[in-house]
Amino acid sequence: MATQTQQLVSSEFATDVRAGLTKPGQRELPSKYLYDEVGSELFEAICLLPEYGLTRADTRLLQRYSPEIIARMPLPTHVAELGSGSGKKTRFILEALSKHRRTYYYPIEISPAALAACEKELGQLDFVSLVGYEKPYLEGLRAVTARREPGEHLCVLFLGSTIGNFDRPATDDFLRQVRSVLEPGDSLLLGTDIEKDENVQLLAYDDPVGVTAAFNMNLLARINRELGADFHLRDFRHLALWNSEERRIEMHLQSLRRQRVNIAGAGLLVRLEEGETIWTESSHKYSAQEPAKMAARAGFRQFEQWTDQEWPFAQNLWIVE
Ligand code: AVI
Repeated sequence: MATQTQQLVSSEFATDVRAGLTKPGQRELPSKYLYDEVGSELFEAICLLPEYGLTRADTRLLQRYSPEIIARMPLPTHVAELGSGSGKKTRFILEALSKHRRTYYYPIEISPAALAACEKELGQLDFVSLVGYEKPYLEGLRAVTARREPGEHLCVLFLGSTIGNFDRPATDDFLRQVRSVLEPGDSLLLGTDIEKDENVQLLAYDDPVGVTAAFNMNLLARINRELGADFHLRDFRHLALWNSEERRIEMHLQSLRRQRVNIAGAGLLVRLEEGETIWTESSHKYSAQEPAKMAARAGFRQFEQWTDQEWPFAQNLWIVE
């Protein structure tokens, strides 16, 4: 008799795992599945690593420039954050805004663990009302825009260079979709990691302690847990590489031997060759000039950019005119 985990699971996760691992050519798994409870915690640990300067740069800019940033945007009543994570660095923007007026903050997260952490972190701020949405970005954003009264401005935060996890063609499409639900006077604060020395970038995604490796490997462990698969984690290794043509770091999981993996919950038997990889994430990097062009293509205007010198990173303020 089939046990619970051996049964076919009909979920979006099972469908996406099946589609990604049977893809002709390069096998892949969507990076959004890196963020279960364990993965979200590991990502928080990555943000503390000396080699991963991205989060500290993002936070430094918000800490230093939040009053200036909000002075440059039409003062919003509503703030929606796409992929808030734990929300730690958002505190600076919310504190600056709530000095002027009561602010409604909507973290939009697919990870319930991250959303709970964010609610704990920012739920008690004076003059800030928090309503979390456990939804995909655009679905959450549509729900937020439905709440506002005529004349009330919305500011969308998309921090931490999470935009870099989209493929470049999908980026333009996504930003256009964000723009389509916004109105004149609304703003978007977009964080973009700036391209830097190749070795610095590689170390940021392949740290010597192995936290990023654990973050990546946890995806196989998650498939074992949730879809009753029999991945032997010791038969894989974490691989980070710089794709200079696409200007992105790619994370892969490389099979260390020829092997078969049974993913019962997805009704799938996968045969992997020695050396073959499963692509799990892309982190695109940008020039300092690129965001202004991206803004124009998506129907925004870039008003201002603040950059960090210690770890080249940019906060870009876009406005809908
Ligand atoms: C969430 N995102 C912006 C991170 C990044 O840098 O692409 C995720 C990450 N992957 C490995 N380390 C961090």
